[in-house]
Amino acid sequence: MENIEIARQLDEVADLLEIQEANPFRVRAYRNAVRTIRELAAPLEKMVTEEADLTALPGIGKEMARHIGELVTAGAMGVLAELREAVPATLVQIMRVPGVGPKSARKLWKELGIEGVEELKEAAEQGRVAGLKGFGEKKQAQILAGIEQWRRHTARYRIDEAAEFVKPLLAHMRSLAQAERMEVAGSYRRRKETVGDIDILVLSSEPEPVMEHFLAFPAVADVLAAGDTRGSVILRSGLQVDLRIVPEESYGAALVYFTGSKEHNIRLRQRALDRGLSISEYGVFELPRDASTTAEAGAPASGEAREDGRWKAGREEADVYEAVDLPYILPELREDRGEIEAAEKGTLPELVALEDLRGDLQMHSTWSDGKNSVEEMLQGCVDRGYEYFAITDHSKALAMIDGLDREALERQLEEIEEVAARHPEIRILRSMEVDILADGALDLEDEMLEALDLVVISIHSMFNLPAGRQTERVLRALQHREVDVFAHPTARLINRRDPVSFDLEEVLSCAAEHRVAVELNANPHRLDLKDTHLTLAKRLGVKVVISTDAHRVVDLDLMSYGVEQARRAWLEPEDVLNTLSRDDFLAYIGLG
Ligand code: DGT
Ligand code: CA
Ligand code: CA
Ligand code: ZN
Repeated sequence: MENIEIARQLDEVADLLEIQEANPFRVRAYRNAVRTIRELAAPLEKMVTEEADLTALPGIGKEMARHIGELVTAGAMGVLAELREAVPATLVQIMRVPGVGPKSARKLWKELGIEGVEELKEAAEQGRVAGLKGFGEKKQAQILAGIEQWRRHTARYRIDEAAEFVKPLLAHMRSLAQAERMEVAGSYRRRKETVGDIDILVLSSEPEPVMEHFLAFPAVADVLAAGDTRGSVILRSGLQVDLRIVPEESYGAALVYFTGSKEHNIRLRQRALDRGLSISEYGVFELPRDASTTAEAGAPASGEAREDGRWKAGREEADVYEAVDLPYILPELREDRGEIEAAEKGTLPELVALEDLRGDLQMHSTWSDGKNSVEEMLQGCVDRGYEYFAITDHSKALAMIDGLDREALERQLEEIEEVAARHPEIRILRSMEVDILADGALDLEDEMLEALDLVVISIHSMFNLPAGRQTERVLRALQHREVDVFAHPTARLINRRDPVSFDLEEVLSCAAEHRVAVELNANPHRLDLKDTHLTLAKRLGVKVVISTDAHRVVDLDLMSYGVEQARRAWLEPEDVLNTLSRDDFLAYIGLG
């Protein structure tokens, strides 16, 4: 069991305790443990197996250590199971609505019988919430606005959040022999930055036990539908999962269908019709000669595809593409953004892959808000096979999180020099994440900027400037001759903070002219620039660097999230600067 899952379960305990009005000290003990575990680099599971003393960790007492031990060894915690019995699972979601804390959630539940967000909305619209003691009209209006906001921001799950819930479900399904093949399809497979729900496809000749096993997954909170071959559930996290079970001859066709996107599928179906064929989730079929030419006509709507004499293909995805005279198209490209045309012409891109990356160009150390030392970060980069990396601690404008002033930077550079001398196997770039100040000036003296190997700049303040002024601010910063990389350019946080507004085309053109690269920040909370913006950057001749912005060694593994978005943007290795070898990269930034 991964640390993140352990933290999530302890957090749920804290939520449920709060709803039950438990002793605040007890609640705080859980929250403290969650914070510690989220920041912990070592896997707890291993610590437990090796009988390490968990109470040596900050915020973890005897009792908590026992809960964690139980969770790791038995796969579940008694305390959570009991709380879940006592409190409806959906109540935790109510607490996430802005303006509704645990106390309100409890009151709404106990006095109005409200257990979910949908019911809360209904009650508020009918004016029943205002009548509760301590609520009133104003709070009721606040709650309605809060629900709107909650919907906008949490209706879709970040890809990493979804992964956290999907992985245990897949492990659960894989333990079943009757599930012969399995794949997560939908937007999750296309690696979209957020997903609405999860679509799972299973190949099996025995659907019944597969469906039973799916419904028995411990995190299922609610069953929406459960037929012979299709099921749909809501997990405790609120995430919906749709399951489809298909026979062998339809697996490839169903995988194409449920991977989507819808727009991509429509194009494929049209191509099929042009060839006297029809594509459905069951397979590729010969159209009867007199069939009408609408996309829906002609395909049998049953699961017994093979028994239909007109079945032509459907076992593998590639067979489906071949049937319409196309090479296989990777899931990341299936958005109808030109991939069908490129496939037809044989000009599909050779997408950048994780193995192509030779370095990571944004990370923090204990000199600012990172959790690991320069040398520990170095070891992490060596372990990942990199040839170079940059330490980019914050500049002094971020005093709150220990941004470095000139003097601190000088001391940090001394330490880097010492560490570098011990480690010739990798090149440390002396760098800094320098703040772009309100007027577009940089938060470091020119003399120091010149002394650095790589200057990374970014916005951490004044997010709400009107577009005109924001554009001017950024253009001024990009024109500074020492600047190499513009990091997380739009400063968005997925589901939490909107991107800043500026004229993207003007900014990218300026970056191209001044040979500044733009960052694809790989942290799944950011993914900034996003896929479509990266495609524009490529078109305008701007190089991209993919960096993790790691604040601890394990964050270096976030690189794969960045690579996925780069692939969705059609980027190839030559578009990404940190695929260059050490010598070529150093030459590129003028350190040849
Ligand atoms: P999401 O869940 O909103 O992040 O996005 P998707 O792409 O996973 O969409 P979802 O879950 O509604 O459906 C999964 C796939 O099933 C979708 O990508 C394509 C296919 N699909 C769903 N509805 C339709 C439809 O009405 N027509 C066609 N051609 N395909 C559909
Ligand atoms: Ca989906
Ligand atoms: Ca779905
Ligand atoms: Zn930053």
